[in-house]
Parts: sequence; C-alpha cells; structure tokens
Amino acid sequence: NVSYAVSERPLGTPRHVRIVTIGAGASGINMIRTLREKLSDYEHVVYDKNPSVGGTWYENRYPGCRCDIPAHNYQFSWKKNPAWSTFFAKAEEIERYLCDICRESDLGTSIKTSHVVKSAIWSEEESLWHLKVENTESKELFDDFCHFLLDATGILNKWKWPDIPGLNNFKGDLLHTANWPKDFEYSGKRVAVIGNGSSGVQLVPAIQKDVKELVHFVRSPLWVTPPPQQMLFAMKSESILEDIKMEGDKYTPEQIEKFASDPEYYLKYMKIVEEQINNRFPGTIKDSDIARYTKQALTQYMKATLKGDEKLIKALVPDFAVGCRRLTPAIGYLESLSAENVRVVTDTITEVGEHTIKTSTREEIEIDVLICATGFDVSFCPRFPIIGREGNLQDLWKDALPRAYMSSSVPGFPNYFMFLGPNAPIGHGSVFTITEHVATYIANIILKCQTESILSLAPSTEALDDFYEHINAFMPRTAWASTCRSWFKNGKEDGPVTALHPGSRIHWFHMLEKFRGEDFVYTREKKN
Ligand code: N01
Repeated sequence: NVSYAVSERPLGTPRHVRIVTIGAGASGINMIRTLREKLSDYEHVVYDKNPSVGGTWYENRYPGCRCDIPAHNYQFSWKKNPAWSTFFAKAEEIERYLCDICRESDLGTSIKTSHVVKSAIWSEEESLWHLKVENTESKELFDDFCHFLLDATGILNKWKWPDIPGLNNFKGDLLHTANWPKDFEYSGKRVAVIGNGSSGVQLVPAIQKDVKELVHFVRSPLWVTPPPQQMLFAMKSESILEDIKMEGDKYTPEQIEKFASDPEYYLKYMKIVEEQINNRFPGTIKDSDIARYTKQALTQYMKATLKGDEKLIKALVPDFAVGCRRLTPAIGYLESLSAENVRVVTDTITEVGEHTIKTSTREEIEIDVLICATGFDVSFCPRFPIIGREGNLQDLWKDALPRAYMSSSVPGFPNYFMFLGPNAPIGHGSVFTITEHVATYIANIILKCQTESILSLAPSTEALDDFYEHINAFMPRTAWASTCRSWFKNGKEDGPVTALHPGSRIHWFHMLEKFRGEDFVYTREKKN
C-alpha cells in the first residue's frame, strides 16, 4: 500500500534516535567521534564493563605485552601520534594513547565505565532494544533502551583455560596472560608457560632472565618473522627509510622530533608502513610464488636464529602454510629459548598436580608458577542474551557457526551491528583502520534510517547466504584455511575459518563503501 500522506517532518530531517554502544575500546571510542561527525539529533552512550577505557589494552598487562602491528599504523587516522617510542607499541603506551584521547577531547563524556549490559530484548511494537544494565560499583541494576545497539565488545577477550585434568588442584600461582595480577612477582621462581601464540611468545623473553627455571610447553610450531625493521627495510628502497633513526626497535628522540615537526615526512613514513602491511595479503594466497618464497625465507631465518639446534627446530619450525596461525614478530623469543634456564617441552601435558606438571612421557616437572598463555574463546557467542525476532543470538551461535552479513549484522536482529563480528578482515593489518571503516558504514546506515522514515532494518537471510557463498568459495584459497590449530578456527585444526574474511582489507573497505539496500529487510514509520 503506497501512502501519499504528507509527513509532518520535512523530508530529510533526521528522526531522533538513541544509540547504545557496548565497549569502550578502540571501536567504541572511534564510534563516538564518527557519530558526532555524521549525525544530528541523537543520544549516544557507551557502556564498558571495566573501570577504565581501552578494552584489550586495559585488560592485557602481562610482561612484554605489546602490539604486533607497527605503532604508526595502529592508531586512528584522525589522531596521529608521531611520538610512539617503539616500532611495535607496548600495551601501556596504547592504553595511554586511548585514555588521552578520551580525556583531551570530550569523547569521554559519552562513556560510562563499570557498566555491564546484562541483556538486550528487541521490541517489535516499539522498534527499539530494551536493555538491562548493571553499575558494577553501586550494584544498581537499571533499564535502558536504544533504537540502535552497537556491539564493540571485541573478539579476543573471553580468555580460556586449557582443558587439562587437575588444573584447579594446582597449589602454586595459576595465571592467565589475559588476567595478569598487578605487580605479580615471578623473579627467582620455577615457572611453566603453556602456549606459544602471540601472548606466549611475548611473555617468554620478557620473563626469562628473571625466573629461576622456565619450562615452556609448545604444542604446535609457529612462524616467526625477522625483526620488524629488517622486514620493512628489505621490502622498499625508499630513501626515507634509510634515514629512520632507531636504537633496536626504539625510535631515537631526534627521529620522534622529526616525525612531529614535519607532517609531510611523517605521512610518507606512515604510508610506507601501511603499504608494507597491505602488501602482505598476496602472501596469504595458498601456493602463490610469494607464499612459497616467504615460507623458504622464514624457514631459513628461524633455523639460523635457533642456531641449528635440531630439537628446537623440530619443535618450532612449521611445515604448514605461512599465516595459517597468526604470524608473529616474537621479538627475542627464539633467542631466549637457547638460554640455560629454559626448557622447551613438546610432550603432551596429561595432568597438573599440586606442584607439578605431568607429561605423556610420565615425567613430573616441579614448578612454582603456572602461566596459561592459552588464548581466547573465539566462538563469537555474546556474553549476554541478545533476543531478537527469532530468539537469542547466544542460542543461535552456540551450536551453529557464527555468521554475520558483512561481519556486522544478523537476520532477525534489527538495528544491531557488530564492529568485528565473524569473518572480519582481521588477519592482516591494523584493527584501527578496520574499525574506522566499519564505524562510517554503521553511521551511514543509522543516518539513512533517521532521514528515510526507516524504523528498523536487518539483513535478509538470502543476503547472508549470498555473502557466505563467496566466503566459502574463496576461503580455501587462503593459508588461513590450511591445516594447523589456530584461533582463526576457534582453536580447531581443520574446519571453517570463522574469524577472518578471505579477501584483502582494501577489498573489504571497498565493499563497505557500497551500501546494498536491497540486502536488508525494513520496517517503516507509519504515515498519518
Ligand atoms: O592465543 P593463541 P594468544 N596444551 O590462541 C596453546 C592477539 N594478541 O593469546 O596452537 C598445550 O594464539 C595453543 O596451542 P595450539 C593476537 O591477535 C595480540 O597467544 O592450540 N597448549 C597456543 O599455542 C593473537 O593472535 C597481541 O596447539 C595449549 C596457545 O595456547 C591472539 O590475541 C598480543 C593448550 C594459544 O595461542 C591470540 O593470542 C597478544 C593445551 N591444553 C595477543 N591449550 C597484540 O599484539 C591451548 N594451548 C595485539
């Protein structure tokens, strides 16, 4: 039925909406700014469960924690920081960067920390989400609502313990890297570290010199790249790179001053760093020349760094495709494994005793501290019930594969958007760049709803199927879909890659720029 009734609101005037974002990490903080730039007549609140902003960078505090994407690419395009002290920024420096942004601009006024969203229920009659929120300081539980619910809770934050019998009987200190106690003292102790993902390989060299003994349990090998500067400098013969002054991976004070005082020069450097990251994508295509070359070069590099130690080489140098597990620069990791106080154990852990770890060779290793660098649950299952038109998203994704249209929305869940949902292009490059593009995509959709009398929209099931037809066709061509255990497959060896998009980031950004209205199902405002 076409209605010719005249709306009281002049065409194009935005309808007032309330927007709630969950999570004040990089995605949530950036969204505040994007909405302020693009929208008018709206309210926006960001709830975060932690007492401070920063998300991942607030939570991860283990020794050696840093980002493995170059600092000058791991920042907002609208808040450049020429003062990063190292090539890969340390966790506390990134946390400070995010806190400073919230304090110095007034973006922080939209954020309520120590607030946990407990449930979200869609009301079809009212076209809005009803929320239950808890203030964890006052313990007050209150109701809120919003027209648009934005999920910026991130991917790698539900840390998981290894499934090892007896773990809870351990009488020494039991720690997880993602939940590191403040000022934990490990010096002079016998320490076991389980896991050699990005967290484990940063932790091991950071604590090795101070502990009495370090027993490192390695279940799968991993590809380690040469020091960052070496990679960057080898790839481009740009004269600007020859000039860059570093001591180890630290930028010298003169270099930082040069970045700060010469914006054109700084921009050029940032572009080279970003280009180097973007250029990595072809290397993830299985059996491509560049993939073969990279595998050969990294094998040589790892063998040389392990100084021909056959036992370590067997344990650590993979045979699977480069990129199948996340590549890591692992600064100082391989070198630290040759130290006298370090022992690499590849035997399976069969049980944890009160003060020991037992292995498949019946050995019992005595330890004081057990550190699990065992990663995260990447099932994408939300932490709280999100009840849309067709039930609870937790139930939908508990048993079935998580699937989201453009990695950001789900059929039956109107006006609900994720920043880094299933199959986002997070396998190569900076999450900051991705989240800025997603924020613009979501803000444009909200603006469309505000100005085109759209009360709600959700992707159609056909559009979701179509999106996954492409993902399923392309994923097998990538290294990510090779056989190796990886969080890209939520810890499985084989099986669908649920965390990554098979295309390049640039491809993804182009897709986000073109909103395909025909892929959505709408409800509209009733005209008088
Ligand atoms: O976790 P992981 P992570 N017995 O899942 C092992 C981001 N991150 O925290 O591979 C023995 O990669 C498991 O072995 P296997 C970054 O994106 C970012 O290290 O399953 N071992 C594996 O070695 C990164 O990729 C930064 O065989 C067991 C390890 O635990 C992502 O987080 C810094 C085991 C888990 O590795 C995840 O990294 C740190 C068992 N029972 C992290 N169970 C930045 O730079 C598990 N393992 C931003």
